[in-house]
Amino acid sequence: MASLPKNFLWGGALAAHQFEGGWNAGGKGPSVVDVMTAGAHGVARKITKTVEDSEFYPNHEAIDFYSRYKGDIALFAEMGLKCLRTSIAWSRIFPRGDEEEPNEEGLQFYDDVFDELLKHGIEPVITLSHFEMPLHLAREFGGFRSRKVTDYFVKFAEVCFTRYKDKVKYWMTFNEINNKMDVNNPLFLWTNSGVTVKEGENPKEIMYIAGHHELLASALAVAKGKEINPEFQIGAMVSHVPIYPYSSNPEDIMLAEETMRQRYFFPDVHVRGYYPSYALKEFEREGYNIPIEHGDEEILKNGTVDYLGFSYYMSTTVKSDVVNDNRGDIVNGGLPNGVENPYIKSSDWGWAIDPVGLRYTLNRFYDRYQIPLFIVENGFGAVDTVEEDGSIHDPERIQYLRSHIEELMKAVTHDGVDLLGYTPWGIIDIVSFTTGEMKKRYGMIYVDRDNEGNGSMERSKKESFHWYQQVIKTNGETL
Ligand code: BGP
Repeated sequence: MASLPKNFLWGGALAAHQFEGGWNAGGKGPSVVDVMTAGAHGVARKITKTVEDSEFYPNHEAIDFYSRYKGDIALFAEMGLKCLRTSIAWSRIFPRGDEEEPNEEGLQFYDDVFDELLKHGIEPVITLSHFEMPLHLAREFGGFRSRKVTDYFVKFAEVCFTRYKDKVKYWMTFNEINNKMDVNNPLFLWTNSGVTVKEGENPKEIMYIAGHHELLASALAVAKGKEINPEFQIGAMVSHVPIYPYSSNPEDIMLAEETMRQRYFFPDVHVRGYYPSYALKEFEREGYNIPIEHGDEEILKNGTVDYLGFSYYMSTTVKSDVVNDNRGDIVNGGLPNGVENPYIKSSDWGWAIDPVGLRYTLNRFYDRYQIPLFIVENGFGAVDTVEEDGSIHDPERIQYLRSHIEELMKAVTHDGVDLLGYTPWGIIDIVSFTTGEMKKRYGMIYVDRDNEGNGSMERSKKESFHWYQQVIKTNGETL
């Protein structure tokens, strides 16, 4: 098989709140993810009233990258990573979000981390907002309900772009900006946008209002970033779960097509720079009052992204003559017509394992947008066992990643997709987002830490560490 480009960005993906710890160190303020309960297998997390309310909270210390970053980055370098995707915790830079001046200690921390990465030849790929909005902006302004928060985000972006303009080339604005489309799961609107729906409000309308202010924020940040450094590559980031028709029944086909619009809405605006007609028709049909002001269209048009980053874990399937109550059910993407796909298996957490769906997704996105793509999350959450001799065998994770890499290679070498890189999610064990557990491990580096915060925090290499090291060394030839 033909090979991937020599400069293909093999890496790993992380998010500040899930691995840094130091949740209130160095002047950092609380963020929206600091006030959620730790869930458990299949139990959704809840938003608590105050920081004190959330009992033992895994994200507060996480795996303490905050004080161990040199050792962890040395392990990433030993693995051979060409890049590392992570986020800048917004409330480390602006603890409340509305300060005049940024927090110098927070800025210095990321200077140190980026310097350490670059010392090892690892390219930082930085997400500006990975569910880490300062809690004060959510409580005081209602998060992205308010256009003021658009301005606060743009200011945060400008500070980061200016400070790190010679260290970071690849940026993304909002992580999984679109997962709040599942309006029955309050976790998403809260972490994405710092918004909770009030009694009597229409959740979808509120979601689109917040979405509009975020899309403006992204476009304004892109335009500002290009002024600061025209070499910047600034991407959008969406969670993509393809939706298949259950059969060749035209009703199933059309249902899948129509349901996919909830996957395409945000990337359509990010990439094309205008609202798609199907969305404008929905706003009109449903009577949504979206605060699109004079000049907003211009802003969106002038702030389109350079590439599309996306997460891919699973696929879903819909059947036109079935209505399930999947509200808030991540496995079926919260789709009311969601059904099991009889042709594929699922992980311990019920996520459908579908490597071909990744190739399908790459082709659909590339055909639709004709801009470079970047797989910035893909991974297999599982329980790992440490053997007597300390070894950790994770063949299922290796097989999951191998099968997905095989498909992305076909998309590039056979289908002609322009793919920048691949950063498997959770390159080191971290706290799960949806459940708040350490038990749901993604890493190729094991961390001795359990759900209750017990353990030495010691790092050890899993079998997949050595496997991935070879994959990178041979640019994907050895799988
Ligand atoms: C995505 C988030 C990541 C990560 C991933 C895995 O939605 O962008 O933050 O958490 O999901 O999900 P989980 O950690 O819940 O298994």
